[in-house]
Amino acid sequence: MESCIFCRIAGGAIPTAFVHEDGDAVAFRDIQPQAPVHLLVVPRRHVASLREADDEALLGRLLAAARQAAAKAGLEQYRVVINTGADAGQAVFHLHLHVLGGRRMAWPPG
Ligand code: DGP
Repeated sequence: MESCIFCRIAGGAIPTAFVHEDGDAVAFRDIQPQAPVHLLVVPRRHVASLREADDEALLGRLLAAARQAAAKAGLEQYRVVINTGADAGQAVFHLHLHVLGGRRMAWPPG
């Protein structure tokens, strides 16, 4: 999708260093990091949010990609977050998993 920033990153239109990539997804560093390590795992195929994600096998592979990206970034302990909808904090409407680590996390999240 031409107008989608994460489609443009995943498709190579915006040069970005990938921490991990495979046939389904790319992982790169968040431009506004909320932790010492903050990665985004983004499917190559445009899916607006988890609510619209109808491919359960892809969802499993995205979790596997998050695990691989975390390992490549040197994380052993981390949090994976999927904001779904504006009230949950989603600002980019292309499904993405946040992988946050490198500091102790608080609970509950804000
Ligand atoms: P969310 O609020 O869950 O939709 O998270 C979107 C995240 O995407 C937010 O933490 C900032 C990040 N982001 C937005 N635009 C860009 C970009 O162009 N490059 C990178 N690396 N991250 C971006």
